[in-house]
Amino acid sequence: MLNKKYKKLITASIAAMAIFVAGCSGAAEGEDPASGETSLGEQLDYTITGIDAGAGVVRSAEEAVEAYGLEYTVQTSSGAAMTQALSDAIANEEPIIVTGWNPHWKFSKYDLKYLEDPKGVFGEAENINTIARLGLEADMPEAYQVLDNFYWEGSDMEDVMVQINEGGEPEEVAREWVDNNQDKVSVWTEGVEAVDGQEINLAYVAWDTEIASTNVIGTVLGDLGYDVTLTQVENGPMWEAVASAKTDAIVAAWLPGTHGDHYEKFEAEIDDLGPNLEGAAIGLIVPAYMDIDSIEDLIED
Ligand code: PBE
Repeated sequence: MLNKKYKKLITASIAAMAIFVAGCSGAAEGEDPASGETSLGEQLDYTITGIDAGAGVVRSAEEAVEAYGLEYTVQTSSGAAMTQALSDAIANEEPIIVTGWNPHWKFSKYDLKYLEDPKGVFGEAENINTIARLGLEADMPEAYQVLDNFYWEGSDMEDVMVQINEGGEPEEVAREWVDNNQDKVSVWTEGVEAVDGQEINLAYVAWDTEIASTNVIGTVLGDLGYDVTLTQVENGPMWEAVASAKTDAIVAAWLPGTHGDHYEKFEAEIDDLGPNLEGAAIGLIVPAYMDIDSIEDLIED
C-alpha cells in the first residue's frame, strides 16, 4: 500500500498535469476552449466536400451555407473525387461532409446519413425526368416512344451503379442489366418498331446516377437499331444542348429543385417527357459515426 504522503504527491501531480493539459488545449489554435477538443469545423477545415461546380447540389449547398450562416466553404471537384474523399475519410474514421444524393451506391457500401435540413434548402423528394429536344417526336418517333416509356425504380438504378462502382465498364454493366431485365425493358419498347441505324445522341453529366441511366437507355435504343452516341458534358451545357437541339435527349433532369433554374430558363425550348425515376433526393451527407444530425449542428457561436 502507498503511504499517505505518496498518495498526496501523486494526486497533486495528476492535478497539476490536468491543469497543464487544460491550459495548453485552451491556448492551442483550432481547439474549442469550452470542451478542450478540436471543434468539428476546425477538424474539417470548414470544408464541405462538393462535386462539379455546375451541379445543383453544389449550388444548394452554397445556399445552405448562406441560409444557416455557416463558416464553411463548399469545395468543388467532381463526383469521383467526392466519393474518393468519402472513402478515405471512412477508412480513417475521420469526419467529412459531402454534397450527396440518392439513388447512389455509396449507401450500400457505407453507413451514411443525410443531415436534417430544417430550413428545407435542399427541397423535398425529387424526380429525374427525361427531356427531349423539340422535334424529336416527329423526327424519331420510335426513340421518342422508348424515351417516353423509360421508367425504373431507384433500386434498379442502384443495381447498375453498384456494378459500375465495383469496376464494371458502364457500357458492359448496362448491357448485362438490359439482358437480365427484359421484363422491364420490354415494357419500354412495347409496340415500338425497330429502326435502321438512325443516329441519336444523348447528353449526360458524369454523375454516377446519370452514367448508369444514360448507358442503360442508350443500350436499349441501340438494340432497337439506333446508332447511339453518348456525349459527356457539364450540367449547364447539357441543358443548353437539349434546348438548342444539339443533343436529342437527356434522362438527367433533377426536378423540381436541383435543376429547377435550368428548367425554367429553357422550358419553352424543350419537351418534358416526365419522370423516369421518382423518390430521388439531394443533401449534405456524413458518415453515421459522426456525432451530428442536422445542418444546424454546424452553426458555431
Ligand atoms: N446530382 C446528381 C446532380 C443531379 C444528379 C445530384 C449530383 C446535381 O446536383 O445537379
